[in-house]
Amino acid sequence: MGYTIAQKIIKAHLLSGDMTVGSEVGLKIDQTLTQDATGTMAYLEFEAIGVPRVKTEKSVAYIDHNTLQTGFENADDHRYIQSVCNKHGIYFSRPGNGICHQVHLERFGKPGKTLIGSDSHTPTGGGIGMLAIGAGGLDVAVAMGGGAYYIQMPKMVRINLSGKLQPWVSAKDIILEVLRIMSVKGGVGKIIEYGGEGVKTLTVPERATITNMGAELGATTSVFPSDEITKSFMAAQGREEDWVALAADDDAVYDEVININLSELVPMAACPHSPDNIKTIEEIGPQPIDQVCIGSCTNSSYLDLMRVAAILKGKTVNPKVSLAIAPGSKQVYNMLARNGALADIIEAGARILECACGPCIGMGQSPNSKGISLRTFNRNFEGRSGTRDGQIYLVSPETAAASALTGVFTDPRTLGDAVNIPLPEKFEYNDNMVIAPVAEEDMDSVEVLRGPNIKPYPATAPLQDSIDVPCSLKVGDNITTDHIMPAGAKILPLRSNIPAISEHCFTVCDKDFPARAKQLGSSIIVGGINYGQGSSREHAALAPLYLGIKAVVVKSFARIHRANLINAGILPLTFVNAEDYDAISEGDELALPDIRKSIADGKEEFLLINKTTGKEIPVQCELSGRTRDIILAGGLLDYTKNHG
Ligand code: MIC
Ligand code: SF4
Repeated sequence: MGYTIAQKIIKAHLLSGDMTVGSEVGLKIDQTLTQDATGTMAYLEFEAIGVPRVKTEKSVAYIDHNTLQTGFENADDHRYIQSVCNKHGIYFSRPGNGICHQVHLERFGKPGKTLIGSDSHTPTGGGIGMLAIGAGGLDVAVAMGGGAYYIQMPKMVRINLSGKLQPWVSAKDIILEVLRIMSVKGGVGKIIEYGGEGVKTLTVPERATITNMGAELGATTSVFPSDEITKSFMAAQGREEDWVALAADDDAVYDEVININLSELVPMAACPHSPDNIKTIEEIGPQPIDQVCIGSCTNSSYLDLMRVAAILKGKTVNPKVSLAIAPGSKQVYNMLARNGALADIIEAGARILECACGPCIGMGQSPNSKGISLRTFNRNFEGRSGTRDGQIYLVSPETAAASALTGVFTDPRTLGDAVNIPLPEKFEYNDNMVIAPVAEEDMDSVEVLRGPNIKPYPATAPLQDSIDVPCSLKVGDNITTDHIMPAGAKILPLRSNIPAISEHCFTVCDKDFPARAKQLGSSIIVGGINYGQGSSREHAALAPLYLGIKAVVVKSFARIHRANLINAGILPLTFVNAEDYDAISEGDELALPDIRKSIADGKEEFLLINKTTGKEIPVQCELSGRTRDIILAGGLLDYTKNHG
């Protein structure tokens, strides 16, 4: 039996486990990336582990999220990350160099290699045939120290692409179609591989748009083959020697196959407030809009912005619309500046932002009240834009630019002849904004600079014998990490200060939650399906840890968040019978008697007693030997310290 692309990479990196679906595999990690909003914590954890120099082939720290410096906090964090990287062997991508995923794809990613990143859109690297996975900061810290990264062996999904996109239909429309078919939980426990004749019609940046937004399917990752198109992209980046060919075997077996004919796709949008709430632009109709934002790690490549510039050239942004554009990297920005496309964009009236995440994570450009904002981004969760009642639609750059000109939802196919933008034979690469670390023998001379905003990791404790605490919060289905630990300009600067950031935990759902949880001392949270979807931020586990959460009981979890709860020593429990969700109310007294012994004995099912109603509720927690020991130890940090 042949192998899929992902199985080949996993097999070549397998440190432990066997490749049976659902069982735990430990992978050797070749590369890591961090960004600043998760990076400060990841490097504090790396320091706590105590390995002097990173053991990966390449580890890069990017500054791209917290670039709005309205106080000392973000700048202090940047300084800390720069100095800690310099000392411990990590490359530092300076603020201004661009969004981690865009820059990593351009400059460092390599087909066939493994990459984990403390950001959920790390699968962007799948666009050049990497096995690139989003993870919690602590997992990245362990991998930097040479430890394995563990996942449950995923199922394999093959998406066969046939045909060719029609003019004005975009790679974004392909992933929106996949989201329409699979939904935001359809990819959980799966790796999505793209194949078929249609793949040959897609450039690397287009493939990367698709793998990037595979995160919204809940998938472990997404991957394209590495072929001649990949080779010419890498050659144009001056990195042809990093290229290897990679394809699935003809007799590879997939658990699921989905067929998409590219020729039949039309421009689409993900409507508020979920990336899988898909309608065609035609169905939405010519509704007025207030804002357009173009950029983010999904759609800010040279190709994307050249197409936008061609649409805007010689026109003016509609007077009722604010158009903001953030190029994905310095390379993209530079090339637009030199070839004149930037002038076309400026001339049309766009507001040019620095190359960073910006509005995607609520760092500025929040829309007006009830404002309709078309964005080329990947997430449109309620409130994420910074405007609580903002109505965010996720669209392609072509749809975004066309609509910015007319002031209403506009199908770009109405624009006339297609623009044909070839990929350049040589990108204008220059890594002058990436700082190499000092040599190992000089590391003692480097002082790590810590500002007053940097507070230590919250206190942990081994799993108690029994848990006997109230339910402090009950939430519904599809709770995102943006609900659990909101981001945005006011809260992001607190990412290295868990006591302070905890004051915002779950406030989107219930503004009294932090005070209530603190007053209760210890408690349990109850939730529905796909709990913790979205970002990789471990703060969505660390803030609950700080607030005394001992267990989270839900109908189902999203992958990265479940791993982050285990890493924080919080028990991730699921209802055996989903309808028992109704048997718990906020305030009920809950008990898990002898839970430590049950876990230590390897039991996977136990009773949660609702002491208020007397009902006994079966719950389960599937753990491997390793994750069991992590939970017993009180989290991955303690476990790693205990295991040397
Ligand atoms: C996001 O897009 O939600 C983020 C901000 O990039 C997060 C990381 C974070 O919260 O810092 C992610 O996707 O993991
Ligand atoms: Fe940055 Fe947005 Fe991409 Fe997250 S999704 S890495 S916030 S651009």
